[in-house]
Amino acid sequence: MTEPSLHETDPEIHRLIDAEATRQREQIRLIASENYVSRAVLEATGSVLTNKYSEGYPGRRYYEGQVNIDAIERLAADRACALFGADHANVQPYSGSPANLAVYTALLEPGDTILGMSLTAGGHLTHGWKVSATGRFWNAVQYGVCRDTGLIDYDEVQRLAREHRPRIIVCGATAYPRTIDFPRFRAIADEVGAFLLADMAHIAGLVAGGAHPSPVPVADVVSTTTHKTLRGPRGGMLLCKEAHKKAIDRAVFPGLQGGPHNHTTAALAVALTEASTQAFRDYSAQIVANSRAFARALEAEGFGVVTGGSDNHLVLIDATPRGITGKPLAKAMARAGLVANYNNIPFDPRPPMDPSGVRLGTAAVTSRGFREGELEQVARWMGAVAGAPDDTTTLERIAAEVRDLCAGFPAPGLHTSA
Ligand code: DSN
Repeated sequence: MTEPSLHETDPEIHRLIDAEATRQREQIRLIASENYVSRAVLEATGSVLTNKYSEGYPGRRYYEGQVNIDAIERLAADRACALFGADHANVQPYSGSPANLAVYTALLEPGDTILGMSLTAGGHLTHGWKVSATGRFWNAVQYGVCRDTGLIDYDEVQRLAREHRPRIIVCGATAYPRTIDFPRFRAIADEVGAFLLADMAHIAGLVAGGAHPSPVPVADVVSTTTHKTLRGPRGGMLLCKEAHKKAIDRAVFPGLQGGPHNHTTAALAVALTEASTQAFRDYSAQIVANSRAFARALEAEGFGVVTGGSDNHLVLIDATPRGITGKPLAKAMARAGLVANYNNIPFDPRPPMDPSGVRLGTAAVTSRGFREGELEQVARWMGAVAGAPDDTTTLERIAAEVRDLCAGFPAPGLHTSA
């Protein structure tokens, strides 16, 4: 029996998937948390593993039929431990937010104090922001960055830690363009007897590739998503010291989740092997080189560059020196085929729905082979967009030039159509 293809079963969804592949092929994707996975990762993600339930852990499941799933999950966890030098890996979290929730569930009591980076300074919702469950179920205290440099204010972290005696300190960010000093956080945590959680979601690929210092040796637990710079499927992962292994595993299952997403686990195992190669180390180094060149070129176009540059995959700009705010710039950029997100900058006087800044990332474009010269061209296009955000002729001309450039840089995975 020949089964009908997606095209035949559901032409509407097939058409939308195809259109999205075209969009990803023809536009320059600058959203700092996005990437292109390989064909191999896509194949594992779209496999029959989606059919299987596997509550529990390898060798200790509640349903039978786990012979292949156990092997896959063990491979993923072993590869994660080997790549990052961790004692233990839990590869079941559905994504970064559930992973962080699992850490708090494992190590804290309700109402304990979390000291985390404020969302407006570049932290994440799950680092204790007030609208997140993490800011409601626990007592969240927030640190930020220095007003003059935009760098994490480690003195403030220490002062708040001494004052509030948090049970856990969270480091890691979603909009911070500089190296994070993990040993400094460890020292502060030790001084007040706190656990240290490092959320390396944004920089996991840079850590794997040696382009950013690793938090694994110093943090009690490291959380991460698997689909940003690490270039794996959408998912989450926890790495921890042996001492926390049982509590972390119990918090993920049965504490917060049911069955793991086995297709994601397999795809993660594939991505971890890819991230162990010299090619991936070269990729990570190029991400940083591209961000640095991009930051310099954006400054030359008259944008403000938060912290004055970048050490990672991310550049945060203040658009207002160009006479435009973040939202209209991001929207005009999208019309020109340059896709990013508007974002608050530290101490932003503007509201989150129309902030001063735009957050930019180089992970996805580096995956398709962009180097410094292409990022400098992107900065020039952004300068032109900022100067004519309502000029359809200019935006359409740039969109056509963007398509031409992209045609010379095929993106991983995109030869596959639905
Ligand atoms: N949504 C992710 C990001 O864009 O940084 C964080 O969860």
